[in-house]
Amino acid sequence: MAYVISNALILCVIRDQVLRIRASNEEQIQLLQSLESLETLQLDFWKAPTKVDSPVDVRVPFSSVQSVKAFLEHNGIQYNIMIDDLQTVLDEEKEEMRVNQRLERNTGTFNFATYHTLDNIYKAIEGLTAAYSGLITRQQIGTSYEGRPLYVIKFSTGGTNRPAIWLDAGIHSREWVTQATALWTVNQLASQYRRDASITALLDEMDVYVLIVTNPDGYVFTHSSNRMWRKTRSKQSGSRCVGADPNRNWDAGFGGPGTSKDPCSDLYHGQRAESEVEVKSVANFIRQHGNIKAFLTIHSYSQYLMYPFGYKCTNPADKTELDALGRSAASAIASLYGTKYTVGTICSTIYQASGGSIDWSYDYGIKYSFAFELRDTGRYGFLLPTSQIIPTAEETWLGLKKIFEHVQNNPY
Ligand code: 0X9
Ligand code: ZN
Repeated sequence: MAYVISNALILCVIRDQVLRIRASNEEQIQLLQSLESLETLQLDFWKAPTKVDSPVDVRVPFSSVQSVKAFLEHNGIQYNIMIDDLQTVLDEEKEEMRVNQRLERNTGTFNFATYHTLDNIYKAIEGLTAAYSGLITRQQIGTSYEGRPLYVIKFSTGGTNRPAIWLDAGIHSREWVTQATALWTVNQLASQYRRDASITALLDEMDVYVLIVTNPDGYVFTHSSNRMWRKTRSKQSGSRCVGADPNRNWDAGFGGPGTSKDPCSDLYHGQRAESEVEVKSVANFIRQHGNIKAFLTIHSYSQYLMYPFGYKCTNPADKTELDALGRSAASAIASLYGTKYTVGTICSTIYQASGGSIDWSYDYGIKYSFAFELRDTGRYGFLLPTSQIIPTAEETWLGLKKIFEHVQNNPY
């Protein structure tokens, strides 16, 4: 009997949880930050503790659940359980992918409504370039640390070095809805040329570049080993830990607030600015192109639309225009399914974070620099169910179109 009981216990308790914590004063924020630096607890902050009233989401490994809860209760810090059993959500995601892939095999058509492996995304890119050969081409802008190609899809209807829009996704590998949304967006953009008047006008004047999987090594690792992997997969000399946060690795306030010098941290900034080849490849591409007018990057989650700055908490010179444009994009997004976005600078909406891509692009001279944080607000976080992929992509499309139109109509 004892054996059965202990077995049942094992079955029901071996599980990581995601807690949503609400700090009600500055002291509690500091307590949470001290938790973050305790390596032994192995906490994974999905949303970091930064300011009072903005919830903190943290994945707590089973081995730390009891002590973390005791710590919070002892200090009177409010929390609730967002995900009671992370493994169940991971299993559900696997099952959804299996069912969707079978559907795909049976129908013989690519299914945008599921998550795909890197190989399948790359096959889909090939398929799209073949189907829209007059409009899109595939260009390799570099090679990842582990040797995978970094493929950019170029939309162009002619001209040489036309003014262009840059769009990337998946710089953080675990944010799976972003690669899926970018892939859907490529298909949508291609199919709307000569159908949708504003897309036709845009592509008659400007080029668009889309990098669907900015961090392919990390993405492969999220499929093979650790679904929660965020960083690159580069080796760090003198450390057993792997990878740097590619969104702390840009040459904009490098190494400043909101980064870590510890290679084991998820916010590790890397050895130097652009030490990560994935970041350097994009930065080189932008510099060599010389005519990029908008730099858009897609992350998840939280439903934010942000503009610079993140490395400092001052407003950009174009704040009024960027804020108005951000708000109009956010209302376009909300018009479809009511999904509410918060608009503002990185520092005011999320937290101070240095070495991020849109700060670099803005300081480089690209006025229309925005970072999206797609769905949701924390119910599933990075593990957004496949049923939400298309709705997310559709609403994001409306926001992107607002930005595209504004960029096209306001040359600079
Ligand atoms: O911390 C980040 O890098 C982003 N949040 S996430 O949960 N997706 O990791 C914030 C991105 C905005 N910051 C910059 N682009 N600098
Ligand atoms: Zn991210």
